[in-house]
Amino acid sequence: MSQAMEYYFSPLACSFAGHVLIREAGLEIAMRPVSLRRKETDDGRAFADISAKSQVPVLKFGDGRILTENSAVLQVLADMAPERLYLPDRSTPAGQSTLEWVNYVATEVHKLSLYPVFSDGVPSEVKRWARENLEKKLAFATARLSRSRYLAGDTFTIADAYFGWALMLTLRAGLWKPADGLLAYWNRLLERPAFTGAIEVEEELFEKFA
Ligand SMILES: N[C@@H](CCC(=O)N[C@@H](CS)C(=O)NCC(=O)O)C(=O)O
Repeated sequence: MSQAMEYYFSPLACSFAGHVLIREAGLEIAMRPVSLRRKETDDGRAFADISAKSQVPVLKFGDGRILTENSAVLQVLADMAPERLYLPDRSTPAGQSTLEWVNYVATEVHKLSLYPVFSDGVPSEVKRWARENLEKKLAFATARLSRSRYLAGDTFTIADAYFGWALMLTLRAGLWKPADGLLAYWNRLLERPAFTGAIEVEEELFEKFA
């Protein structure tokens, strides 16, 4: 028997991007918080039993199959959205630019820069390098955003949902001050009820599930 789709996320982790998209698109997907510290789901199951990677996000389909990797999950969620608003046709320049920016955020901003900055056990020299690198990566995106409202053009896409998470994290940690060229973009994100709604929900869940 087919079951409801589920989205496994951890409050304020990179799975925030998919949460925003689910809200933006009004998708009927059950939200399942996961504690990454305890590696446990909200109903006390071992997260490794859901996904051997034990990393968020995880999208679970009605037939029990799972999909992991943020870039892939975001594209699949976008494909389910009405009128494919958040990922233009991949054969168009706008669609290709969206994929380019999603991968930039996943590799250059998230894994190469944010991951070492926020992970325990990373040598301080590596953390310093990662912080400097983060500044360069944010500067590149800032230059782009001086020419368009959103990363891939004038409409909000999955790349913005992901980059918005990165900005939220750096802002909370005091690594980015809202005074540079990103401020107008950040305020534009905050005008979106799906974005602020996801922040509100995840902040409330943070203590319990971080
Ligand atoms: N390659 C994965 C990485 C996702 C990832 O780094 N998730 C983090 C949260 S932002 C996580 O689950 N960390 C816990 C862990 O790595 O054990 C993806 O792109 O989805």
